[in-house]
Amino acid sequence: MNTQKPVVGVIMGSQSDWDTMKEATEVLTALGVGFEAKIVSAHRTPKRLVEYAETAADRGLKVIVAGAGGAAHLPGMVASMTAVPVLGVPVESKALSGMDSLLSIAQMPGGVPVGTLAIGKAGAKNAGLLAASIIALMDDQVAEKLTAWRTAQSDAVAAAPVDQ
Ligand code: RP5
Repeated sequence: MNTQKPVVGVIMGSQSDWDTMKEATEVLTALGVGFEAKIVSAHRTPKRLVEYAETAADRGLKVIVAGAGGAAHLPGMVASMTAVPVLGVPVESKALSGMDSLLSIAQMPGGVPVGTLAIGKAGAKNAGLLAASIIALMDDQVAEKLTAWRTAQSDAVAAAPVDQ
C-alpha cells in the first residue's frame, strides 16, 4: 500500500483503464513516489473532473498522469484547468486499437499542452517513469532510486543473444 503523501495523481476515465494504468502506479511504487489513483471520467463524472483539476495544485500534486481511451478528452480537459503538468496515456480501445485515443490526446491545440505517451501499457509505464523523473528534480531519494532502476534495467540486458 502506498502511504506517502501523493505528489503524482494517476487518473483514468474508467475502471476498464486500470489494467493499463496500474503499470504507471507500479513504477511509482518501485521508485518510492507518493501517488493517488482515481477514476475521473470527463463525460460520466464531469463535476468530479472539474473538482480534481481545480484542487490538484493546492493538494500538492506536482504531476498528473491521465489515461483514457476512445474519444479521450480527459487529459486535455484536466490540462485546461490546471498548470500542473499532465502526461496523457492513450488506452488501447477495442474499435480502433488506441489510434483514436492517441490522436485525441496528442492533437491538442497550441496553448494547452499534454505530454503524450505511447498507446497502452508501455505508455503507462513510461508515464510513471517520466513522472518520477520530474519528482526526482526535487527529491533526492527518488533521484537515487531512479538512477538505480535505470542501471538495473541496463545491467539486465545481455551482451550477446543465446538460443532459448
Ligand atoms: C473512456 O472510454 C475510458 O477512458 C475508457 O478507456 C473507455 C471505455 O470506458 P468503459 O465503457 O469501459 O467504462 O472514457
